[in-house]
Amino acid sequence: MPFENIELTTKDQLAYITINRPEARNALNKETLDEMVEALGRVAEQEEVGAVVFTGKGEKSFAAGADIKQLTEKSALDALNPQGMQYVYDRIESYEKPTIAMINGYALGGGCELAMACDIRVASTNAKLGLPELNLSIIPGAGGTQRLARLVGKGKALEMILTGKMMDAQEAVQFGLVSEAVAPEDLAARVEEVASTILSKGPLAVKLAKLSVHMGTETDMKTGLMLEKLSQAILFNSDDKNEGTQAFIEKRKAVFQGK
Ligand code: CO8
Repeated sequence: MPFENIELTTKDQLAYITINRPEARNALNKETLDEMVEALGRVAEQEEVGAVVFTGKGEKSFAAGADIKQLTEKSALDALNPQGMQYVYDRIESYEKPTIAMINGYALGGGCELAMACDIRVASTNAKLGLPELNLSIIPGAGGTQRLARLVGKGKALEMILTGKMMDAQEAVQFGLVSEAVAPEDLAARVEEVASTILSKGPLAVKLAKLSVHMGTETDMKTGLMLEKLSQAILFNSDDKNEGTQAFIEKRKAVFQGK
């Protein structure tokens, strides 16, 4: 099935999911979310792909949130739909490969929530991030109330959500909402650099580190520490741990196999 609302491309070991509705500032309608899920399923099967980058087409917008035209038709039952936007972003957060949001402009509402579901966020200096849902008399409902508070702290999250105020890229770095902000012309290259750094690590360690952080922060400290310990036990028995430690001792570059 060809995609109409996203582009799925690969470059080296990276898959790019590019939201392709620039005329609507890459607003996320249902069709776009369905295509994203389909693309994630396809990429999961591609062993040669090590990481996924989300971005938006054009220079203005990463994603301007849920499609407001479609929101006009939504009922309470739609908000409770177990396959809705919240589900899609949970799928992204727990995705089997690392994910990077390449934020090339506005990341608002569901667009900001998409970025927050990714493991790493790199923004261009012209990016603007925010959760303006209260302007529509709804709330951030795709994980925004939870993930923003966890990323920037409760006080800043409440300020952003209750006022609908946008953050510019510098402020987003300052509050830990994005890891860095780079000039628009350097954004793609920087994301490739970050991805290739991650891909130089042992894939099993990457998977288990991601899982330990995401799941650990959703549970109590004791359970999180046990999860970390069990993940480490798996890694201590792995070929890649032998390779990594030997390569260090032999002063050579490690070659990891993912087992
Ligand atoms: N939905 C639909 N269309 C949009 C959206 C959107 N979110 N954003 C922009 N567009 C459309 C505009 O309607 C316009 O279309 P047209 O040309 O046909 O009039 C076109 O894109 C260009 O928009 P602007 O002229 O406004 O472009 P600007 O560059 O001046 O401004 C902004 C860009 C700042 C991004 C501005 O368009 C804007 O504020 N957009 C809305 C942002 C917003 O409120 N986002 C939150 C949406 S609600 C949400 O995300 C809820 C998520 C949780 C849902 C959970 C469901 C269960």
